[in-house]
Amino acid sequence: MSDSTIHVCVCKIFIHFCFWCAIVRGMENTYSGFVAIVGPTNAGKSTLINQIMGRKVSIVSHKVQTTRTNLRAVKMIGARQLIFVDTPGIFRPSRRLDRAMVGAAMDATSDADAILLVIDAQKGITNTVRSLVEKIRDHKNLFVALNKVDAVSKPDLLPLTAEINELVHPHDIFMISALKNDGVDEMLHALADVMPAGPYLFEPHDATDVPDKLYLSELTREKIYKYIHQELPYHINVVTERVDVADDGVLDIYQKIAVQNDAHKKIVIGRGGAQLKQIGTAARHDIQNQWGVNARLHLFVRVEPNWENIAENYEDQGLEFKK
Ligand SMILES: Nc1nc2c(ncn2[C@@H]2O[C@H](COP(=O)(O)OP(=O)(O)OP(=O)(O)O)[C@@H](O)[C@H]2O)c(=O)[nH]1
Ligand SMILES: [Mg+2]
Repeated sequence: MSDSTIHVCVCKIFIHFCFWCAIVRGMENTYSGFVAIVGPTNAGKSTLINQIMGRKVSIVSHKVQTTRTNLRAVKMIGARQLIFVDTPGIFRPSRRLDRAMVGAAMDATSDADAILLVIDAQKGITNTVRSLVEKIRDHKNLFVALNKVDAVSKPDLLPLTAEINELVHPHDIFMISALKNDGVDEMLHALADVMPAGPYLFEPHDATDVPDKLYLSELTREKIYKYIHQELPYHINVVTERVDVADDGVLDIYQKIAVQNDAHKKIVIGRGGAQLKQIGTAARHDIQNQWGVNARLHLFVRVEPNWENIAENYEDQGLEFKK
């Protein structure tokens, strides 16, 4: 072998060595993991994920049982990737839909790298919190976000924090207001610190992976929760059946609102269609704001007494339909 061939070989080996070093170093500097946001219904989990992402990922309402399925959002904190999972609130399930919702929330905890238990500071440690803690207490990265501290007097927080420490033994407790964006940033950095080293699991920029049709349905469902009172919204399903882009660039969105009986249909439509119009106008404005588009929203109310027992209605939302 001539001197020049040896030289070329040495150069090639060196280049390969540098290449692999760069890859290994790159992997060492990247961190990526799942953070499951769990807690009782109405604790402010969706408000929190929206605040973290700076946009509406998940719908919010003053009513309980708003979120029905797990929704993911990717947040970069420096080189660390956090994949937040907003989950349905925990409550005592009775219907098939309830069981699927609570089941989805618990599933999210099973492969999470960190669990963020959100507790409403106004309600404190309820029986729901106690039974949830029983299931997640052994997780090595269990954090607590004591939320809604803006609505509670400071002296009441100290004994509550002590009580939580004793019951949960969390990695850390954060006192936050998801609504007012208080304490959220500090909490994010603490969560980022426990993410495992490894390659990014998603593209390294802030994003959500909520399917478009589901997202559009959710925005309408949110308005139903807002404008229709009592129990009725829990018995309603919204499905985006079609989205067309018209020649003028406007989105034509066709949605079905499934209700369980004629009485419910009457309420949703309202006198002279006023209620449906209010829901539709608010939903259309929200769609336009969230997506920066012009849209026409076509809502149809249909009586489907059995919608809660049809597998497709679960699969559309990423829920498991249990026989
Ligand atoms: N005062 C106050 N209210 C809050 C805060 N965070 C959330 N809320 C309110 O609490 C209510 C419930 O908020 P959500 O974010 O829908 O609660 P959730 O935990 O996602 O509820 P589910 O999806 O039903 O499990 C809404 O009326 C929010 O505006 C907070 O930090 N302070
Ligand atoms: Mg929610």
